Amino acid sequence: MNLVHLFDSSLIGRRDAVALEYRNDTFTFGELEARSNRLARELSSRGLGRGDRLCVYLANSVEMIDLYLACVKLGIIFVPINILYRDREISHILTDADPMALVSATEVVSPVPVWSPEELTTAASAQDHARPALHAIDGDDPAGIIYTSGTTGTSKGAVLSHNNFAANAVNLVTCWEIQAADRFLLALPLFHVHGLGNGLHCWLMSGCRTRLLERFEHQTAAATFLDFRPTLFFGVPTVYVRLLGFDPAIAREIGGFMRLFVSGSAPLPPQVHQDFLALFGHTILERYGMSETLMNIGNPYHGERRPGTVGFPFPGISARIVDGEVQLKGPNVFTGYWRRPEATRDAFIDGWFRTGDVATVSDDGYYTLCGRKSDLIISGGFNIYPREIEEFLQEHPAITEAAVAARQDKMRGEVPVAFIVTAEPLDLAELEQLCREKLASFKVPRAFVVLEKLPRNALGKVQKHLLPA
Ligand code: MLC
Repeated sequence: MNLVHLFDSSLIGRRDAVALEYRNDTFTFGELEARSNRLARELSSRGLGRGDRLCVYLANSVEMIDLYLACVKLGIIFVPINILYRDREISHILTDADPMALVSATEVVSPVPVWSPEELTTAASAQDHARPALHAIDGDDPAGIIYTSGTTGTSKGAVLSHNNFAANAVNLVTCWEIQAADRFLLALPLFHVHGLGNGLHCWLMSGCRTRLLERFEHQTAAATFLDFRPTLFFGVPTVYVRLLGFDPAIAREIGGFMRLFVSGSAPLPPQVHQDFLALFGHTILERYGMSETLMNIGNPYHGERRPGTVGFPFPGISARIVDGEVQLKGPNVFTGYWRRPEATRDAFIDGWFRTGDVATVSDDGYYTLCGRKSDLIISGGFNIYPREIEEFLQEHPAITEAAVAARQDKMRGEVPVAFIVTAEPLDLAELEQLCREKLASFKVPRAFVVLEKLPRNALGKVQKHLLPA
């Protein structure tokens, strides 16, 4: 099965219905179908086909959707790159994914051809709008590679198949009762599985009307809700903390037309849950997922959405807790990391995927996440592996040792803080500036603390829990 078959009830069945609002333009499903057919033909004429990778470094836009659909139709593996990434982070993905080309609206140092979205769209407009023959794509064919920060310092590509995405979308559309009559406000980045695997797929499967934002902006969020009047919204906890800043009368009005608010990508503090209910009159549905598995566990649509918990496993998904760690099996679970057999082997035990997340389960089946086996930091819903920042800091000639740890933050959940040992005096403002140039903004440490030495155990391992609070 090709994922497109799942979208055909919208792309073909609802061809005249409005599918998308983006900036001042609207597109019907039929228009999206035609645009992506033309683009698929253009990509095909440039030599791309089943199994090739195409890297995409774009902010949310209709061109990004065209590209995704064109890739899915041809069996090209879509490899989105976080738009906040800088050259060093982009370069790693370009080397690792080994793509045929990169699509980017900005200048990027790249070992492969770089195509601008405008140029591609112009070239595609000369192509036929009829759907190209869909190759006999197997459901196990990769549809996308999503880079997740790795414990080794460089990120690994999680390979997600057509079946993985399909299983996820079928579950969410069914369990959350998403229908063509819904109005979906999509403000999450399409380069991550929350925006892509949940947002885009649920929209295209259900045939609802979506307003896509280039990004979530808290300054204009209230006006956008009132103007579009959505029924469905997905956010990360940072977004919900921002929504708590809405005027109470506006929040009530929004609560009146909204049907479902979903939160994920980081733990939602129970206090935010309660304050949100008081302000908007809605109980947020919290769910749990990962790039490697898409959605695993969620609170029920009907029934008790219990604050502080992530609910029960979705249909078809088996979960167990071994030595505290959540392990999973199901049609949503990826097949492995791109070209990393060893990392893939380590990620599974007897066919169960090891999430690295620590949880408990109540007698009535609700899972509660209570920590992680790794020192992963989640800031505003973006994953940060301290090791990557530590390695970057240690490249600095004046820094002899570096340790990065999470500190709590009301808005972002967690933020990274750097502890460094220096060989010579160092201008910390310059160091921060250097980080800003070379690292994605969310990875830039919020503070730099110079220490005489790092706390280490007898084996020389840094004891992060002993770093200054
Ligand atoms: C954030 N920034 C962006 C941006 N998002 N810049 C450009 N484009 C974007 N899309 C930068 C800002 O420039 C700023 O940088 C900093 O982030 C904070 O910006 P802000 O305006 O103060 O935003 P804020 O209101 O705090 O909201 C941040 C946010 C962002 C919620 C919009 O954190 C975000 O988009 N999070 C979503 C992450 C996500 O989709 N995760 C899903 C992973 S999948 P500076 O330099 O000022 O700091 C996954 C699996 C699962 O985990 O289960 O879902």
